[in-house]
Amino acid sequence: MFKKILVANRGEIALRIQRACRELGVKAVMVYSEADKEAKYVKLAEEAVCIGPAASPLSYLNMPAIISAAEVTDAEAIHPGYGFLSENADFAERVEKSGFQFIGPTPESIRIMGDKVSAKQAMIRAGVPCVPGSEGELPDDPVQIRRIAKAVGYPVIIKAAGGGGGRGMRVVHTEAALINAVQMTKAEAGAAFGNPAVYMEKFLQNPRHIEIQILADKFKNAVYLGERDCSMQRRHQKVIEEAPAPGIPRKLIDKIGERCVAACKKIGYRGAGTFEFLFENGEFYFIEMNTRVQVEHPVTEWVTGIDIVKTQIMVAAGEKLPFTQRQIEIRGHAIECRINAEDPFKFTPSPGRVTSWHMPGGPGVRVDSHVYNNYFVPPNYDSMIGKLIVHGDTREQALARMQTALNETVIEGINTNVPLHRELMVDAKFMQGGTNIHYLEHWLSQHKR
Ligand code: MV4
Repeated sequence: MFKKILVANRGEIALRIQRACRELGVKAVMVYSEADKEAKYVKLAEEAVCIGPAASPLSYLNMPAIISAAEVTDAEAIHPGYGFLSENADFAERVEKSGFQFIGPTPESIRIMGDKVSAKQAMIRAGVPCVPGSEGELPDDPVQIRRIAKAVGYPVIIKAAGGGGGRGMRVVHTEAALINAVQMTKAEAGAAFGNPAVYMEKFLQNPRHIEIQILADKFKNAVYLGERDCSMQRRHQKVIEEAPAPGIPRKLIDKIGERCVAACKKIGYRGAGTFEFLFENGEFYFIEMNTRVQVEHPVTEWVTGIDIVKTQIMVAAGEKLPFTQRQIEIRGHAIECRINAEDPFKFTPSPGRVTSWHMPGGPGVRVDSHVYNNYFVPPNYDSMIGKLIVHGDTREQALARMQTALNETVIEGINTNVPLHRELMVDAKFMQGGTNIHYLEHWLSQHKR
């Protein structure tokens, strides 16, 4: 095991990784920007290094500053968390060229999955079901593009190879609109991602977003830790996640999970990873793979009893996965509410001083947050300031625990989306389970205030 690692992130995930390090007996070096010197994990750290000003490009995205911090503190490995440099293949490569272990997959894996065309081709080859569409990148010839769209069937969606997470996509309903839409998407993709390549898929109208968590070691052992339902989202930002996904038969999950594991072994994947699927009419369609730990990993941790962050560090250190697929069971139900510093219904950011912070507790309640009483939420970063996670023997018990936990929560001095969560936890359709990716935005449009 490593003696010391560097945590190249901020906020709740920095604290989460620090906690995993303490359990493993690994020293954690924290890095922070000038805006984060009061953060809880910095105060709790044995070692912390300021890597630059508040603006992310000068600190959390500053590769030389982060690698220098690892050098001066004698860290052996770098954990990138999520966001920032976590899925940057060039960063992973520079970390390894500088003699550190990158806690994540190889730069090659990150690169393949970062290009959505090559990711999809890798999955097709590995036997993972994908959304029907173009075979790879779209050609330039309008005649061929129209032929592909006709074969796929309208509506279709044009997606940028360099996109992902909802960036660089366009839905096309008619042949008349097709060629212009392809050209527009290519131009935007070239400007935004430096790669004009686009591909085409059948547009699924009312899918759910279901993702499969996997873990793999350096010896081609891989397991899946079940699924998460992340359909409750607004503008591609997840708001509530849960595990397991309501109403999807376990044997369907096992079938797709086994495909994901086979794909991991085939491509030599290592570390934690998430296969994102659209789920419609009982079928899974792969869309993207995330090569990092995700915000919503706690719901999977709770239903499996596996510490995903600890396991990430162990496999990066060259240890074998400490469990087999047969030992992994799904127990009960977990729900996560992301707590954002924002207006609960207008969604305008609400940074500032937290004058009062009282988090809930009791059986089946977990809070992952770096915030404390009198903490100042800086305006420079993402609005997510923490996560409230509950577990119950059943989904009904988890919902009841989340309702109570949200009602116990008191956050003053800034606006948060806790009032939104309180309403959603008693919404009849959400309580029923199985809402699709459009449900929350539709609900918000009907609950204007
Ligand atoms: C789609 C789709 C419908 N059909 N692909 C959006 C984010 C990116 N990961 C893929 N996305 C979508 N791809 C096909 N063929 C609908 C979406 C989509 C979506 C997906 C997951 C979660 C939320 C979403 C919100 C809008 C659109």
